Order: sequence, then structure tokens, then C-alpha cells
Amino acid sequence: MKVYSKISEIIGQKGGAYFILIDPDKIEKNNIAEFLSVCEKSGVDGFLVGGSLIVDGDLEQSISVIKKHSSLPVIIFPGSVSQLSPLADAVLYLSLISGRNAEHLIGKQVLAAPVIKKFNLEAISTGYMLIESGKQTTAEYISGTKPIPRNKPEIAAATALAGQYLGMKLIYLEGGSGADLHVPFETVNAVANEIDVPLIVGGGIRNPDVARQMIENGANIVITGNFFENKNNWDLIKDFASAVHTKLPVNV
Ligand code: 1GP
Repeated sequence: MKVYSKISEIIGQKGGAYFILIDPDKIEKNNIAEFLSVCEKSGVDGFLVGGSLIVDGDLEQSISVIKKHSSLPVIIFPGSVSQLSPLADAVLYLSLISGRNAEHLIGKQVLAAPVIKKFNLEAISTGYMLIESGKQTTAEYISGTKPIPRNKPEIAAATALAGQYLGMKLIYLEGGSGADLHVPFETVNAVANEIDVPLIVGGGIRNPDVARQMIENGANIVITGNFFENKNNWDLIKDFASAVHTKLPVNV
């Protein structure tokens, strides 16, 4: 089954999908196997791998380790054209539709397309939208774009709908990794009410209650990253998964 169909199935069956973002720079070789095992047992639905800026990490190596220790889908969340690998199950084919930087709207995609074809990767067309989240994030700085203001849910909704009309199969509302403030529930709600394609929300989500409220406001997929780079937080992975899986009994 293709990854996009699998995600749609998970959303239909569980009420929402919960993915963890693994940053190749932060992967700790000594405890990654244990982390992946905790994720599997806790009900995580899959992994995103990538980052706006990879300094020391090796994307391909990271995917290979994840595939070795886990059977969950691995989707590349590319911060640049160099972040592609045939080892992944799919790639979020991102276009930064909140910005007006042509390189991130279509330029990088032109460079990536032949590589994706050669690797036979499933490309999932995704309208990627940065939402203002407090301090400037790495994604904003690197992309050279302004995020959508927090108090303008109507701009976010119109942008997401434009993405859907352009044929995008997912919309991703991004606060930015490590964001001070998560995407406002009001924005999630306004976007969810406007579109029919699945809605991803991530950035600055640090507790299960927020994750659940994202789903209650219409998000279909919740992403967390930073929070589980601290091993002390791993006990909460199952709580996040339960919070997102609104159709399943608690802690299953
Ligand atoms: C980044 O949304 C993800 O794209 C994850 O953000 O690291 O803040 O959880 P955090």
C-alpha cells in the first residue's frame, strides 16, 4: 500500500495519525534502537526524517538505522534537495506556499523531481505553510520567507485552499521546530474548515493535551520532534499517541 493511502487509512481508523520527526543531527547512535522500540510499542504511526539545516548528521544513515529497527513508515521531510534517499518510503514534496520565494515554491522542486523519479520514491505533494510562532525559526530564516501572522487565520485558510486547488494532497501548518508557540487552535480550525485534504500540524507541541486539541480543531496528523530528543520525556510518547488517536480507547 502506498504511504499516502496508509496515512488516510490510519486517520480513518484511529481518528488521527501521530508522527515523530527525527533530526539526523540529533540522532544518538547509542539509544536510537531503544527509542524506536518505545515508539513502536507506544503507538506512533511513523517517522519524518529531515531538517531545515543538517550540519553533522547523515540522512541516509539515519533512515537506514530507522528501517533496521522499525517497520513503521519513514517519510523524508526535506530541508534541501540533498535530503533525498531511495531508502525512505516516501517524501513530502513540499512547496512553501506561505512564502513568496520562487526557489521554495518551485525552484527546488524542479531540481528534486528527477532524483525522486530515479529513486522511485513516492512523492506526496504538500502545501507547506509557516505560521508565526514567537521568535524567528530556522525554517523562516533559511527559507527567507515571512510566516503568516498568528492573528490572521483567514489568510492561512485561503492559502491552504489555494494549495488544495493546485492539487496538493496534504497541507502542513508549521510553527517551526522548537517554536515558542504552537500553531494557534483558531488557525488550525479555520484551515480545517476550508479544506478537504488531510491537515498536518507541527512545531512547538510539547504536551499531549495540545496534541489532542489540534485533532479536536480539525488537524489529522500531529508531528512532534524536539520534545523526545530528551530521553526523560519518552514515557509520554504513548500519551501523545493516545491523545491523537481519538477513535481508540485511551492508551491503546
Ligand atoms: C518541525 O513540526 C516539526 O517541522 C516538529 O517541531 O520539534 O517543535 O516538535 P518540534
